[in-house]
Amino acid sequence: SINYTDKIPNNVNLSEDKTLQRALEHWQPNYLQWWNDMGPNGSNQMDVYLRTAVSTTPDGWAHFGHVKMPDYRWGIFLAQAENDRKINFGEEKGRAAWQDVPGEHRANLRRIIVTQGDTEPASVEQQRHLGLTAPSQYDMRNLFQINVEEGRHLWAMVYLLHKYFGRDGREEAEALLHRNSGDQDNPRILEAFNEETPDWLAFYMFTYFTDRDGKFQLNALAESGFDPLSRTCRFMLTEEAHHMFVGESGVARVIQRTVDVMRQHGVEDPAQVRALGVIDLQTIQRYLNFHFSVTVDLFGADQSSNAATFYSSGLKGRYEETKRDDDHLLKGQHYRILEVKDDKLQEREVPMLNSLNEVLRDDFIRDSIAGIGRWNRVIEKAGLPFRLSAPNKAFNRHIGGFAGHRISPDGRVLSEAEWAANERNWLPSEEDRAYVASLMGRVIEPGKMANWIAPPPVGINKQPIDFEYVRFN
Ligand code: BYC
Ligand code: FE
Ligand code: FE
Ligand code: FE
Repeated sequence: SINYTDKIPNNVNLSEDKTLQRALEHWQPNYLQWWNDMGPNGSNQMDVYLRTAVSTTPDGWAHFGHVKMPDYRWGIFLAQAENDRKINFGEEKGRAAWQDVPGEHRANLRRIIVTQGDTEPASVEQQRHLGLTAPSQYDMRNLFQINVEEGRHLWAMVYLLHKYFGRDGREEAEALLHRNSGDQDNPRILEAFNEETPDWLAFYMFTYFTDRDGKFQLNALAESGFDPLSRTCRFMLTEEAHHMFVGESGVARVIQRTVDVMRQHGVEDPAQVRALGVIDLQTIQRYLNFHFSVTVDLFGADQSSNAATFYSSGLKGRYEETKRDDDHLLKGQHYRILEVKDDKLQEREVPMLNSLNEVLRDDFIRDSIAGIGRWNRVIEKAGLPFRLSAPNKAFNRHIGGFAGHRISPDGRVLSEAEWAANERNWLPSEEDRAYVASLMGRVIEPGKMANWIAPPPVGINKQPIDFEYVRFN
């Protein structure tokens, strides 16, 4: 269970390690300063109906109540230790999981933890202005819930850096507060986390796709032979489910509202749909294409010796590693990757170990496509022929073998001229973004929704939809 009497709530017996406790209590005000400077705009006085972790067991971890976000109890929570846990893959498979950092893996582990940690505050920075245009109190509350939990995920990585990486770790923890999303001189590490999340359609797409990268990366790290990382990630995953729910249901509600209006007025032409103040399905498809492609880049290069090293040394596994029926060493095994050859996309067999970024990306893509199918059922039920689809994974890539090629969403290799002629049909144009921006405006009356989005089917924690999720004070 979690100790809430400490300055830093935790279930890691923090008070027994005074040096560590002092170091983290020193980092804490810097974190709060960062939240104040870079966290949700103009939100400090609001009382927000948030859930807070009270235990890390799967049944009863959530407590709901109205809190001011700066008073949220950010803390350090690890999932229960597994008895006698082993390293389950790679060269050291079968040995006891590490409770401390093996010297030879120190640099790689630190890099993985820093990269993971960097994404968490980055997303808060990307979303900081969205509270000003929330389409309902319900949505504003969900945004803030995600923001405080991403803040806690930063705490999770900072704890590991402070406890296991000495002075370097403390310096990295400071740097996590100094890099900023989109900053010219000191940007966040991964590209998608320097993009803007300019409006709520982008936010729902981000939480559907990009938080799902979080799901897959955290699952891979939950397999780690470094047990404290595994336990941290296992608890983070329980929070991640809500983030993806907000994305999936958010996009579904946008679609629902659009198709309701289309049916009611008997229109299908995007210009006519826009004239009715809702987001046309074609624009939703372009946003989907953008967020999908930017997110698949997050898995790294298709051929990566880093990925092979992380796996062979037991640091980062595959999604559901222990459920897989193979030798968990993968030497001499192969995987089919896609590449551009003779102006076509073609498959090629390559060593599996070097393809583990691609393996994880393909797992992610399968999971993503399932939800797109659920969105299509909303359109189908309305009796409309339009269907959303995931673009080819080679589309709009900036990392890996497809970077520098122009590929259409249906997987054709294009000339620069063909790309230029079609880009605005495939990716959100300035005009699309301006239209979506024109719809954004804060709706604060309990239970009321902006015109472009349908209400959710149910509220949060069994509260009614018109519950006062946010008190503005
Ligand atoms: N942008 O060998 P490669 C989340 C760099 S999301 C920019 O393929 P590797 C969340 C790479 O650093 C989950 N640069 O790299 C979601 C390398 O640079 P150097 C985040 C990139 O290491 C929503 C070079 O390219 N967690 O939690 O195999 C809200 C060669 O690439 C990018 C993690 O990512 C990029 N997209 O793979 C809040 C887990 N991709 O060394 C939170 C930890 C690659 O040549 N990270 N590069 O200078 C990792 O496991 C790995 O770092 C990656 C990259 C899979 C990301
Ligand atoms: Fe209460
Ligand atoms: Fe996170
Ligand atoms: Fe998340």
